[in-house]
Amino acid sequence: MRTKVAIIGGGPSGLLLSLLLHQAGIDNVVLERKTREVVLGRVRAGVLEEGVVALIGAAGASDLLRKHALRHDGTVIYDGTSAFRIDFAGISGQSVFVYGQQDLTRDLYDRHAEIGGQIIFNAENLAIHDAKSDSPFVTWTSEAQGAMQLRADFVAGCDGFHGVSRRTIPDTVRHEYEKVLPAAWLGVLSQTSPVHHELIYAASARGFALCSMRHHNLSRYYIQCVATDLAEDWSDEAFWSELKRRIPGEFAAKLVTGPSIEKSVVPLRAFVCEPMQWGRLFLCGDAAHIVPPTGAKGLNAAAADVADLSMALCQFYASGEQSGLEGYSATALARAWKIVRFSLWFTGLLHRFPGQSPFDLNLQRADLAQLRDHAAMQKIMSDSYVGFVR
Ligand code: RFL
Ligand code: PHB
Repeated sequence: MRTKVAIIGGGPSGLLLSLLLHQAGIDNVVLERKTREVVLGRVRAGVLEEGVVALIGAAGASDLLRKHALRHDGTVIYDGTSAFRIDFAGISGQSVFVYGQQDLTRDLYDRHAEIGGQIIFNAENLAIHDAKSDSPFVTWTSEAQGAMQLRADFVAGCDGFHGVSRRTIPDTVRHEYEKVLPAAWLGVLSQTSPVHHELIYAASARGFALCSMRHHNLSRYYIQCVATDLAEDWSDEAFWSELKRRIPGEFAAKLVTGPSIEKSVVPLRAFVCEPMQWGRLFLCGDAAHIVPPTGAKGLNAAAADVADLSMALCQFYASGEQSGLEGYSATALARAWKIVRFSLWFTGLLHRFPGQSPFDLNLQRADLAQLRDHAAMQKIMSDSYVGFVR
């Protein structure tokens, strides 16, 4: 088998890249370790930047998104005593769109099937070879067909944090930077109407809470928990009762609770791998960087990489011009570090961590007051939240 671009990973990064390349007539094959059902079952992210919505449109997959996504012009922040609003539309002239990663992934898969794109599922033991040469190839095993091989001009590593692509870059070249925070999120999905039409980020004395949503009758709520907690340690009752204690009283009073239809624990971790390219291998999304979920940036950051890489590949195939490919890692890393900075700042602002001194807590209060009271601080927060993809 031979193709122009071998895409490792059939998550949102891999599928979006595949569609954008297809739009430009660039032949590619996606290799996914899991089944379609597993990939489509992942709940995960819920907030898309305006620039990302446009990119999904360019990939031909935004019809349902444009119909069903909820446009959010601002968000509510609760500082533990009072709530205030950040007006994204007024401050930054942009909004964000609430649309589940699950729905987005389904749309990308449907579009991919429509245009006859090729995905190979259950690709086990995948390995990338000769990435430093002009003719890299990928091997894997499949239960049905045994040992397989695909030759390509380029390999795109879109295989998430636990993938193999990143580890193909030799230890002598690769630098990994990581910060693991001593807390996690417990997330619950429930078929109830959201407590408010905008998201509520709550910095309560009992720890962080977030009220989010997927649509008018599907709510997504999170509470900060201990990093070692298991989802099954938390009954629905315990979850709802803790959530109510962390959000402003006016919202707690009208919170509609119901049985959870999904419950999971999310670690709070920042991670960056440098470089993001090695020879003809290019990393995109979670394969190269992870952020704590507080700023809703993970999926958006992944889409930003995909935008850059697809553009660089289009440029190469159209004219032989290599500058986009050569500059990919530097450009993507500069943005990734800004996204890490924002996500860690926003996480630090809103969470309680073990060992925080009274000094630390006063500083956190001052930070929250500055965000509440200073237009300049709101501008930085709002610009970062609405997007790094312009
Ligand atoms: P993914 O989604 O992990 O997909 C990688 C795919 O690669 C496959 N794979 C392999 N395939 C072949 N061979 C191998 N050896 C392979 N190893 C792995 C995997 O099976 C998988 O299908 O990475 P991708 O595409 O880069 O997408 C990244 C996003 O999924 C991630 O950044 C976001 O979900 C992060 N995130 C959020 N991002 C946002 O922008 N906004 C949010 O509101 C938001 N909320 C969240 C989040 C992540 C969360 N969790 C669970 C980590 C909320 C949560 C709870
Ligand atoms: C979500 O709805 O899953 C979500 C929303 C905002 C975040 C993180 C997650 O900051």
